[in-house]
Amino acid sequence: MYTQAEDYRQRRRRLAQLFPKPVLIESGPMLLRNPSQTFPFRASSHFLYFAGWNHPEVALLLEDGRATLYYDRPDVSGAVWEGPGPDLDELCERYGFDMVLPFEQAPSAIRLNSQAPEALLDAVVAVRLRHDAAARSQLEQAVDMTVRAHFQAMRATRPERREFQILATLLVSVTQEGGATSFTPIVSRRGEILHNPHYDGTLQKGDLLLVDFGAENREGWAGDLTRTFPVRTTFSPRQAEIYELVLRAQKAALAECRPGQEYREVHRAACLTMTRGLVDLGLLRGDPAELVERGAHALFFPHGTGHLLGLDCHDMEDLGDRAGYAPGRRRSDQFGLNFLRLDRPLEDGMAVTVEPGFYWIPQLLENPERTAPFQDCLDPKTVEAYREVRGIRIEDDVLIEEAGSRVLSSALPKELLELEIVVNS
Ligand SMILES: [Mn+2]
Repeated sequence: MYTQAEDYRQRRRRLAQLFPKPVLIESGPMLLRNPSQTFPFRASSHFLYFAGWNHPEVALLLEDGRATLYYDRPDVSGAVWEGPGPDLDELCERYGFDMVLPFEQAPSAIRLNSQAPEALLDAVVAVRLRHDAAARSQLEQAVDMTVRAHFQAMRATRPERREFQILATLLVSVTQEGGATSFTPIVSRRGEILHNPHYDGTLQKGDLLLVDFGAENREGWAGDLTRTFPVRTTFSPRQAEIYELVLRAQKAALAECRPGQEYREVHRAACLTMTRGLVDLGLLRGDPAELVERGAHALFFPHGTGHLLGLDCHDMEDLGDRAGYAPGRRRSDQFGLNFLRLDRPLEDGMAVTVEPGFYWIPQLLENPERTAPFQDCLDPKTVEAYREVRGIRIEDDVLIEEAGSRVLSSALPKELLELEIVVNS
C-alpha cells in the first residue's frame, strides 16, 4: 500500500491551516561528483512528505488550496540520456497535483528550508511530528524491511568474515526489496566507537558484532535498529552480564513510552536502570539516582536514549532541535545529557527509537580528566575487567499510540538466548 493522492492533499491542507501564506517546497538539486556524473539523488524529506515524488530540481507551490508542480520535461538530448520523463496526467493523479508548469515560472514565495520563517517551521513540525495513517503504514514497512535485513546479517556472521561482508548481506536484503539505507550503517566488532564508519575488521570467535542499520523504503521512510550479538558462539560471562543489563535498561525505557510522558523520563529510566546494574556489578559505587544526577553513567552510556523517526532516521534534524525539543527547552551542558536528541512530551502518532548502550571507551575511561570527578564512585579494577565487552547497544523503533506504544520491531530477537540460537543456526 502506498501513500495516496488524498493523503498528500490532506497533509497540504493541514499545513495551510497552520500557515496560510504561499509556500514553495523544493526537492533539491542533483549533487555532482564531477561535471557529468551525479551522486544518487534523494529529495528533501519535506518535499517527499508533502509532494511524494522523488525527483531532482522540481518545486511544489502551495497556494490558496492548490498544489502546483514546477517541472521541466527533459529536452531531446536530456531524454536521450535520462529517458522522456513521466506522463504528467498520471503524475498529477498519483500525487494529487493540480497543475504542472515550467520550472522557471516558479514564483518567489516563502521557501520551506531551515532558513524559513519561524511560523512556517513550527507549522511543519506540528504536521510532521505525529504520523498520519499513511505514514504509520510506511514506517511499518521500513521497519519490517530493516528486521529482515538484520536477520540475514545475524545468520551470515562467522569467524574470519570481514565486516564489509556482513554489510553486503544487509544491503542485498534491502536492495532486493526496492529499498536502500536510511543512514550510514554501523557494522562493527568495535561497538564502542558510536558511529564507526569503517568495515575493514575481521570477525573473530568471541567478538560481539554491533549492527546499527536502517532500511529506507521506496517512499523514503526510515527504519533504524541495532542488535549486538556474538560471532557464531555464545556470550562470554562478562558480555552476558552487560548484555542483560543493557536489555533491562532498554525495557525500562520502553515501559515509559506512552502519550503524555516526557521523553526525558524515558531516557532517565534507561540511565537509572543502567546505573543500578553498574553498581550491582561493582563498576560504580553509590546511590544510583545520585550517580545519574552527576552524570557518572555517561562514562559508559554517553549518548541519548533515542530520537524521532520518520522520513529521516533523525527525523527533522535539518531544523536543528526545533522538532526534537519542546519550545523553550534547550540542550543540557552536562556530558551525556547534551547528546539527548529528544526532550518533549510523547504524543499519539510520534515514532521514536529506544537505544541505550554500554561502551568501554578508552578515551573516556582511561582519561584522568574525565574520570577525576568520579574518583569516589568508580572502581577501576572492576571497570578494567569489563574491557572485553567493548560496545553493546540494543535499539527498537516505537510508535506512540493512543493506548500506549507499540514496538514496531518486535519480530527481531533481542533476548540473549534467542540471539544465540539465531546466530548459530
Ligand atoms: Mn537510532
